[in-house]
Amino acid sequence: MTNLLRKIEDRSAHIGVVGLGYVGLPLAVEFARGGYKVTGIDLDAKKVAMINRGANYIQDVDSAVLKRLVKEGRLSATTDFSAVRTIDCISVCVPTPLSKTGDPDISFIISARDAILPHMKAPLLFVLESTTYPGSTNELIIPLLEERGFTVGTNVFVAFSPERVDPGNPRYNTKNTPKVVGGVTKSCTKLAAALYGSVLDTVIPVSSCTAAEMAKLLENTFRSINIGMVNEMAIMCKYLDVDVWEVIRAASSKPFGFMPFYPGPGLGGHCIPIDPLYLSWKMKTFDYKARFIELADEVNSSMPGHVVTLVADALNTRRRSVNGSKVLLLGMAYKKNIDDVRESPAFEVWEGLVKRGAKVAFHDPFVPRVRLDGGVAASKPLTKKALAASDCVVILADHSNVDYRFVVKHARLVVDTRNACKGIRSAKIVRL
Ligand code: SAJ
Repeated sequence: MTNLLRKIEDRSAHIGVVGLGYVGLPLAVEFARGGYKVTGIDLDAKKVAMINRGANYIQDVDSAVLKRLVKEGRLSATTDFSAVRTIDCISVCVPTPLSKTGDPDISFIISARDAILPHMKAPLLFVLESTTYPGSTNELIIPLLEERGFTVGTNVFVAFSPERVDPGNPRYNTKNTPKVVGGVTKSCTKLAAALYGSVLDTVIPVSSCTAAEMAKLLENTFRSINIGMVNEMAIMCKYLDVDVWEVIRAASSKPFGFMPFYPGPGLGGHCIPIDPLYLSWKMKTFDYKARFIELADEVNSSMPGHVVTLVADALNTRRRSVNGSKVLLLGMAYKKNIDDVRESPAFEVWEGLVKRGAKVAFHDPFVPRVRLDGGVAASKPLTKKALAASDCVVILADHSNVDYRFVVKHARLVVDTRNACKGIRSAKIVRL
């Protein structure tokens, strides 16, 4: 332990980061900026090649910093897990999606673990960052290490440290977002806290891996449930013919005991729609039904359908049927000002409209093209002509670099699911 602690303190430790996506690459850059030699490991040879030529592919990473770190030899990447042999501390940042049956898919954690194990040399600090169900680190990592003769807390140290990346957030980044770390033993927590604390502004140690895993799930379940609640508020306000955005604005004037969330076309991203279901799945093994999580998921999953109905009703009041109408979707990304379309509700809205016979196209300044069942669609230019030719424009991501006054001026009908047209008064606008 002391040898590893010394290598962390004097920055001579060789750091490995497995998974070089929106979590792993920013983390690898922070370790390299902090003075460590960092080897990124990823299965995607294209990503590895881009990093090794100093080319960036993650919006939140500073391209000039990445290029410099690679040039200085501080940061490199490989697809070869044998690099683990010279690694002292390794952080695993691989995806944890849902399977087709809606259960946790921990296959990426398993394959990363199995690829690392044969090359591990004691002492080594192993930190899992991927969001997963409580108990995962103890169940999936510890037994395999012990089977290979390692003694956790003596010659191998294991911790869980949830990633808290908010893609596109201009204020919070990997370095200044507090980092929770929970180890299997006190020495595991101490080493993980020393490592992350050497490059990140704030570290929050907790007593166990499970506490750290649960903290992450509380954070994201909190969001999912509150978004579900406000989506239901939007549905109720529609019945009451009340503007939900005005209601939220008014409620937000309460200086205590309230935190605004906003309705939308549904939950996107690969965290909020998914992470809470890892917890409800785990609770089923205790024969416990996590009712809030399941109800929020039900409401949030119903929103794309609600938007399709809103579009159909809006066209109908203008004596147009969805069938045969031209609909332009504004924003395929799952939230504003990012280029990520994973789990974006826009795809379900698109599918629902096509099923009703609409001809659908999209414009998204951050997303040049999308893959659909029927092939690939390219973002259409947002011109007067394109707007005027559409029977309905549906705003699904409120990107800041779109001129919504221009949209309303030239469109015939606008269904706004994000209140992007706030402050614009027009009979053409139908709001969620
Ligand atoms: N959304 C709403 N209404 C809201 C807030 C969000 O409909 O009031 C929607 C968004 O449009 C999006 C989805 O929910 O489709 C998720 O939004 P998000 O802002 O939570 O975005 P993520 O998933 O990229 O990032 C979140 C982090 N976001 C914030 O804390 C603001 C954070 O919860 C986690 O660090 C991260 O997921 C993660 O990796 O777990």
